[in-house]
Order: sequence, then C-alpha cells, then structure tokens
Amino acid sequence: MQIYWILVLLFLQVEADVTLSTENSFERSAVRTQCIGKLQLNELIGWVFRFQHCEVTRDEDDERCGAICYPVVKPLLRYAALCQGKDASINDLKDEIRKKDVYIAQLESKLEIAKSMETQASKQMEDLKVQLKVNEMLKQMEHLKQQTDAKIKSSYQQLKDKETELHLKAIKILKIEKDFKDREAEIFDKKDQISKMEMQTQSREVQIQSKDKSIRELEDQANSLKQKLKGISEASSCLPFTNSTKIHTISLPGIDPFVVPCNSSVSGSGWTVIQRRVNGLVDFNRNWIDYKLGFGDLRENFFLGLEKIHQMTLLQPHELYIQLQHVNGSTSYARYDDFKIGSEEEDYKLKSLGKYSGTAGDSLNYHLNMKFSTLDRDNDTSEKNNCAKHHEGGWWFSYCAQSFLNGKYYEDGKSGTSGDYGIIWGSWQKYNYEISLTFSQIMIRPKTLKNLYFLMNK
Ligand SMILES: [Ca+2]
Repeated sequence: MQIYWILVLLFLQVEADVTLSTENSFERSAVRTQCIGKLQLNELIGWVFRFQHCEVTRDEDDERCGAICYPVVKPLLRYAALCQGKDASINDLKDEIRKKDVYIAQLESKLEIAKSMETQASKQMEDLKVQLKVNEMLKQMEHLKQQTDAKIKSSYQQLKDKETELHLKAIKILKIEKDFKDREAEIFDKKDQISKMEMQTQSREVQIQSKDKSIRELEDQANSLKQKLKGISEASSCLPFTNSTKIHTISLPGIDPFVVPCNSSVSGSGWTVIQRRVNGLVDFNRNWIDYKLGFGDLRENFFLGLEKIHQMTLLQPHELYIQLQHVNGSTSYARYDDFKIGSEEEDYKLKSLGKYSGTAGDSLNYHLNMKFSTLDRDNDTSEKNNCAKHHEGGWWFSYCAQSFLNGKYYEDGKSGTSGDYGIIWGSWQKYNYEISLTFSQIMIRPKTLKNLYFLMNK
C-alpha cells in the first residue's frame, strides 16, 4: 500500500512536470521541488498514519494496484491536482489575508495613531479655543484695563487738580487765618488803646467837666458883665462898627432893636446919624408920633426918632456933632460934648449939650432945656404962636429958633423974605434967616465908656 501512494506521488510529480513544461527550466525546477516537497510531506504523513497496519507485500500490491487502481485513481489524481492548485490558491489567499491582516493591523495601528492624533488635535483644538477665549478675554481685559487706566489717569489728573486747588485754597485759608489773627491782634491793640483812651477820656472828661464848670462860671460872669455893658457898648450905638459908614442894627434896653446909619468918614469912627437933609424929597412937617418914632429914608433924608435918641442918651453920655453945608458948597460944624434929651413924659426936652466946639457957632444952646414941639404939639415959649406949625417942622422951639434943621427944604438955599424958616443955623449965616442950608447931618457918639468897649474886645 505504501508503495501505491508513492507511485501516486510520482505521478503527481510527472503531471506537474508536464504542466510546467512551457515554463523556463530554472523556474520549473524550483516550483517542482517545492511542490514535491509539500506533497511528500503532507501526503506521506497522512498515508503512513492511515495505512501503517497494511500487511500486503510490495510485489503483490504493485500488481493489483497497477491493474485495478489506475482507472480509479486517475480522476482522483486529477482532483488531487486540482485540489493541489486550490490549496495553492488558498495558501495564496491566506498569504494575502495575512498580508491584509498585517495591513489591517497597520491600518488599525495607524487608525489608533490617527485617533490619538485626532484626540490630541481635538484637545489642541479645545486648548486653542480655550486659548482664543482666553486671548479674547485677555484682549477685553486689556481694553478694560486701558479704559480703566484712562479713567484712573483722568481721575488721577482730576484728583491732582483737586489736590492743587485744595492746596491753593489751603494756602489762601492759611493767609486769611494769618490776616484774621493779625486783625485780631490789631483789634486787641486797638481795644487796648481805646480802653486807655477811654480812661484818658474819662479823666479828661472829668477835667473838661471841671473846666466846663469853670468856663460856665466865667461865661456867666462874662454874660453878666456883657449884659451890664451891652446897652452901653457894642449894640447900643455905631461905636462897635469900627470905621463903618453903613446901616447897622443896634439894640437898647426897653425897646426893639432898630437900624441906624453909621458914619466914620467925618470926624472919626462910631458916629450914629440921627438926622440928615440932602434934598426935599421927604416932608419934615410931621406930627408928634412921626417925630417920636422917626421917619424918612435912612440912606438920605430922615429923622431917627425922639424915643430912640432919648434911650441912647439915657443909657450913656453922648457927644453931638452937627455938620452943615451951604448951597454954595461951604461947610461947617458944631460939636457938643454932652448931648442928652428927656423922655416923652418930658416932651423930649433938650436936657444937655455940654461944651460947644466947632466952626458954625453955637446956635443950639439957645434951645437948651426946651421941649420938643411939632405941628400938633405946641411946647414952645411963644404964647401966641405954634412955632413948629408956623415953620413947618418939629424942633426944640423956644420963642421960635436960632437953629432949626428940620425946616422946609429949599433947593436954591433961599427961604425968601416971608420970615418963614428954611434950614437955618443962625450963628453961621449971621442970623440971616432968608438963607436955607442945603445939607445937614446930626450925629451922636457915646463918649465916657467908649474906651471901655475897646478894652473889652481886646
Ligand atoms: Ca406956643
């Protein structure tokens, strides 16, 4: 039996040689060797195991086998050859499968690597996304930081400015405080000074009060003295109005103040004019009341008034000055050093003349102690006549007159031959009563106390 299978194998070897006869010798040899080796190995092993107990001899078998088996084995051989080819294909396929497996394993390995790489990439992507988010956040934070920095910078600058402003204000406040303290110190000093001054003032006030008291006492004494001297000095005549030839107001005890013309241009200062004739504009043929109170224009023709003259001459002794002028321009005067007339109760009697001096002659002494007469009051010594009425003017008529300065005014200086008086001063015109003077002025001046006035005003 074993020999049979060896023949089969040799047959297969022949078939293989025939099949590959068209191939090149080198390659056929290699393939045959390889195929025989494989068949021998595979089939011999199977064959040995399956037929190891075969007891037929080799010669017998060979004969039987040759005759019986060949027709049977021949399709088997062909099938075996076909199977051998299939096995080779299968082996090839297995090899291919192994290669594919290897390739698949490689691919799987690569896939694993790829998956790993994908995982890494995904992780990296996530990391990148995170990084991007972080970068975006960082960028936003940077922007916020810049904005915050800008705000902080602005706020810092504002704070800086505020600090500077506060610093300046603090300096101002310090200066104001210093000024305030200085002022306080000044005020304190001033208060101290004021306190001292108040004390001094109080002391001085005491002194002043004492002096005021003394002054009041002196003033009272002076006022008393002035009151005593008032009527006899400055206000009672023109004497205080030194060198004046104007109209002034004087006052006398018992009557209202009145105005008088003063004259300092004829015979020294301080004369009070009591009568004047310069033209015929004022009628001197007046009644008692007129002569008592006075009349006319103080600037020209006037009579001051018997009551005023009485009060003036009553208060103190007066001197008398009579100024005369002829129509031809010649002048003269008569002066008496103690002129005084009585009260109305005494009919304003010419009570005193004193000592005469002058150039006109003494034509008034004839009228001494005569009462004053007016057209309505006959106080003359003529029993049959009213001299004042007859000669049209008031005067101290006796048996009429040697002087009469209140007579009718004649512009040509002549009263005519009728015997009626004009303005006459007999002793100066040689008792020619046809002559009427064209100017007369009677003035009086205190005499005995005039020096006292000057002493009081020094
Ligand atoms: Ca008479």
